[in-house]
Amino acid sequence: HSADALRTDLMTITRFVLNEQSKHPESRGDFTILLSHIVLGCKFVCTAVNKAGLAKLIGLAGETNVQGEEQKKLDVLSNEVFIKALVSSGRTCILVSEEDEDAIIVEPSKRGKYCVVFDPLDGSSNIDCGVSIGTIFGIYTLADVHEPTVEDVLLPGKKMVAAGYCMYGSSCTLVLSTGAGVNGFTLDPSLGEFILTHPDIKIPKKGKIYSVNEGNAKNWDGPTAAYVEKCKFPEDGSSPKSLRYIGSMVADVHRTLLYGGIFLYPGDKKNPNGKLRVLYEVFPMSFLLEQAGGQSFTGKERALDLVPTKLHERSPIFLGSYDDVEEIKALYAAEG
Ligand code: AHM
Ligand code: MG
Repeated sequence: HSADALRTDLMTITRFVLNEQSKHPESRGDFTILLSHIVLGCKFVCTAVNKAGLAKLIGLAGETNVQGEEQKKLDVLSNEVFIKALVSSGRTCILVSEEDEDAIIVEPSKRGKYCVVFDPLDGSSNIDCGVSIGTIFGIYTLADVHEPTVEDVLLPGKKMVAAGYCMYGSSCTLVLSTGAGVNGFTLDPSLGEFILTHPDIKIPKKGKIYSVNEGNAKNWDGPTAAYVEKCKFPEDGSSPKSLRYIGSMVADVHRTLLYGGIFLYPGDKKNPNGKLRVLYEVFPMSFLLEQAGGQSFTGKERALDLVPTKLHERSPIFLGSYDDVEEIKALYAAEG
């Protein structure tokens, strides 16, 4: 492959997914269409996020515009954009968003077989200071789209057919798995296209970084406290791990995927189920981590085995490099 070939033969995300889908003879292009609508939402949010710092100047989020209407906050705006993009794809039947209490059942004339669970703009505390934030999504297929109900989406994460996230950072990066490995695409703003830049991502087997909100340490349970202590004071003579914590799940997981290590959002005495939501935070990230050769654990079981009982359920989560997650699993197992 010459450099010229790379520059003139671009592997866009649409082309990539079309190639993948062509391996399935039964595929009729529905997934490609759904994904292109998700991609549109990501591009829109990326543009909005990049302009957010200019809000005061040009009248964006939280300001009143020329028509005297209150402008929408970035997270509300992102939610509306994704819902409209997903419904208009004609390929969805149930949508679950972090922003909406209830699931959205798509009207019959616009229904398709996919259920999409998503957090349109995760990392809300980082919006106003310009630190990386992201969108997370997971996709299920439904056998029967005639009378979809909320129960249809309360499925374990291992039933997902695809999952991904888009990080709005120093560049805009979309990471996707359709169940055959993990691939990363970077938005080329001049083309408005996501181009394959990180083919077949594999997480290092063991990492040198741990990522956790240590401000909660006072309330941690035994195994979490013991694990973090081991990261700082390893008993086997190895070097201590470095601590990195951004406070945006997408950015913390993205770094974990590329560099290796472990991300923890444990349950604690105050919040026994932690903070992160099962359907649209824990499941998609666990799906990606496993597809990249890592592991994801809830403190009790493989995260993707969990069966949620309500839409916005939370769960503790420990995900990352295979060997690092093995260690925390052993600590929880020893506790019994
Ligand atoms: P949000 O949905 O309100 O943005 O909260 C989710 C975020 C995650 O991105 C991140 O991993 C976590 O909250 C950080 O929480 P904390 O501030 O408790 O460390
Ligand atoms: Mg969130």
